[in-house]
Amino acid sequence: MVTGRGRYVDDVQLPGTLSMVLVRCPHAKAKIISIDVGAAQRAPGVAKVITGDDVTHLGDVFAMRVPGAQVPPHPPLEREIVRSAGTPVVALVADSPARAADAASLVQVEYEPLESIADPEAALQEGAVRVWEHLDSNVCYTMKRESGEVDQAFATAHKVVSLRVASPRVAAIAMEPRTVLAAPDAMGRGLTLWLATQSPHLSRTFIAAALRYPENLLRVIAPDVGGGFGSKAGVYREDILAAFLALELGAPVKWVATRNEDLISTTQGRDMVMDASLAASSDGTLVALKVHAIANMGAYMHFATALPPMYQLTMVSGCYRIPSIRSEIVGVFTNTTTTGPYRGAGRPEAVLVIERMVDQMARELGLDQIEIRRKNFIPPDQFPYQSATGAVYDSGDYEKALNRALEVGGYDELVRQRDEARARGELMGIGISTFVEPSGGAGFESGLVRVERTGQVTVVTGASSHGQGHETSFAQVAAEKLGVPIGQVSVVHGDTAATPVGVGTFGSRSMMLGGGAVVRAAERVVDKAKRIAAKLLEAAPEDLVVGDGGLGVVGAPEKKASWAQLAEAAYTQLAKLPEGEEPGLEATAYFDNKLEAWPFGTHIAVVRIDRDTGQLHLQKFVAVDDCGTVVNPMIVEGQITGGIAQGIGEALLEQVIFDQSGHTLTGSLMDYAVPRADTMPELILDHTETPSPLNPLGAKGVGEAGTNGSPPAIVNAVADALQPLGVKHLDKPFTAPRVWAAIRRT
Ligand code: MCN
Repeated sequence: MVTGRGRYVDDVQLPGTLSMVLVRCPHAKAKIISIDVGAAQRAPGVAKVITGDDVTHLGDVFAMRVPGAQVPPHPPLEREIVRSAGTPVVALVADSPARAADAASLVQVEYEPLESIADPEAALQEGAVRVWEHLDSNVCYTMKRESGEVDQAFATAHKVVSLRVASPRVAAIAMEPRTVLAAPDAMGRGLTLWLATQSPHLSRTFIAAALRYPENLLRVIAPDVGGGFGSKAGVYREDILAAFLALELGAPVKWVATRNEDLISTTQGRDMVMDASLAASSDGTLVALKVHAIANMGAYMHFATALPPMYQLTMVSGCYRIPSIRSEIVGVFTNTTTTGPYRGAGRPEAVLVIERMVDQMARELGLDQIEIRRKNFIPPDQFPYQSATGAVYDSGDYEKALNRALEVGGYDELVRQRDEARARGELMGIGISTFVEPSGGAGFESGLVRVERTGQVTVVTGASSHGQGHETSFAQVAAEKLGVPIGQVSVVHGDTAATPVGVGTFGSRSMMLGGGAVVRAAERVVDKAKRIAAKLLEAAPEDLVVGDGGLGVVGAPEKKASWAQLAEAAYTQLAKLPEGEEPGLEATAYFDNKLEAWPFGTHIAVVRIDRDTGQLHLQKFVAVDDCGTVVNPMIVEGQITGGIAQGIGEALLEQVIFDQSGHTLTGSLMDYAVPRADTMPELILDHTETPSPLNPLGAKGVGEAGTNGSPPAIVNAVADALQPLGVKHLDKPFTAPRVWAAIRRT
């Protein structure tokens, strides 16, 4: 990948491929009065032009349903009223991308712009204009968790602190924009889709359902995928349209999003405002928490639009024992781009709110920000621990990670530096975030381990790497179980025709569930191999152990059978098999967890702020993470580093901005700022290891930890830096104008 030899969907070149271009509505809300596609149809190279009227028989984009949620229609093309800018109304295919784009510019659509609304709080007001007229309000769903004596605890508490904390909207800027290539099979049976997706198996199910097409005739291949960060987990209108047009025309159809299309039509993340109150006794013991969150859903429901607020709801108490909690969310429709999971998916919002509250409580009680955390951490001997919101944490040792971070970060020296800087009138702040997050949910994952005839090993997983390096870490898991060099193992993933039914890669689930399945499958292969080796070596199966490229007899190192010899018996010399043993040397396993595993960590950020310009300089960043047993240290470090880079982007630079009506002002990378190499400070990374009891590897997820832990550390650091000026709280992103304005207001 680093040498540029990755193969993305757009690198797949099939003869006769047609290019699809979409005509998108420029208004945040508008009625379609008329569509004239005549000139476009007559344009050179055009093969077909369709409007919403041509696809009324197709199903909607799939959206996960949560109890009580209002799920409005989400057809491939809108035909009456469009509810967010960028929604497609016409799809057109031509024999080249340029001719398709030229023809699309000839399509005439007459709209009647309608009143629209972008602000979720305004959308909740009595009499607010409706995003969906047929629904009784703009509320998509509400949810509440309550336990303990919340009101009484607040009434009698020594101290109550309250804050309004916002987590503004950000976009997943995957290196590879969304792309699809749909091709009918040459022999006339079936359809293959090359799709930049995180979940080929889910995509196959959802697209087949929308097309009313047999699932077993649809094959979805995710070749190398240039990132997804949650936004490529479900399917989109364009995927369904390309598949439909390929079947209609009997020719391959390709669509590649432009960066602008990605920025207006790919699901975006965060966009929550949380009103929180925390109650404590005089010694800093936390007694009750209330959080009311408003989550902006955008206009349409996507695969997992409903999910992030639900995560936020259940994990608001973080690493702390808080006996009484009321946690509420309201998901609101607005005329904006649809939201959904973005690396963390509700976890960063929850971490942000609780970590801000705990810091603020320490400040207002005059306590040390480290001590208040230590005092309230769930102690290691209380796991599994059920929080007041019903979440069950599997294992943890939060103080250990905190102590390690203080040590490797040189915390005492940092405090000395900050106090000296402060005495000189400079703005310097240290922020701590001690966080915990769920990982490994959403059902099962599949794994297959096959010893080939030559003794080489193939691992097949239903998970789908799109930057996580499963090719390395899953090979490592199998290599260890079978006692072979990692170079002897190859990993197959991302192809529904080549893998057992799987789910996909999101929610930091792959190592726990996919890795768990690979372990189980490898164990089954070893069990069978032991029976075969027992006959070959005239030993008892119980006396055989894995090692050195095959199986050997304990205490008799010369008596061993290599995997190649075992495979020979399993595939060619069948007479060597024990009586009644089936040929073949492979096994498939499906692994699931009823519960999620909870990785955790401590991140520390050190910031300096220029008083005159508001410019923030991130001086140092320390991250100690605990993802249970670390399988591959280099990959884990890479995941943490990438996550922190995104967290830093979110804290310092990134924000999707809409005007009042819902037009995006950040439709290109000229307007939407992403972190670059020179945004990154030196990172000091370390880890502790607290295994999870939930899977055979003891692993917890790591893919989202960097993004969850880092923004709150920076937000707390900014609050610390601005504290001498009397600024209680400032929301991210900390662009110079925003920080400067806050300084000027004091
Ligand atoms: N790993 C390990 N030891 C552990 C845990 C994980 O060695 N204890 C390894 C795994 O084997 C895998 C990697 O770390 O190679 C990440 O594993 P895991 O935490 O299970 O997460 P997933 O593989 O399920 O990846 C999903 C996660 C999410 S939710 C987002 S969003 C995200 C992320 O991963 N998007 C990414 N990392 C990304 N990295 C890249 N390059 N691109 C994205 O889009």
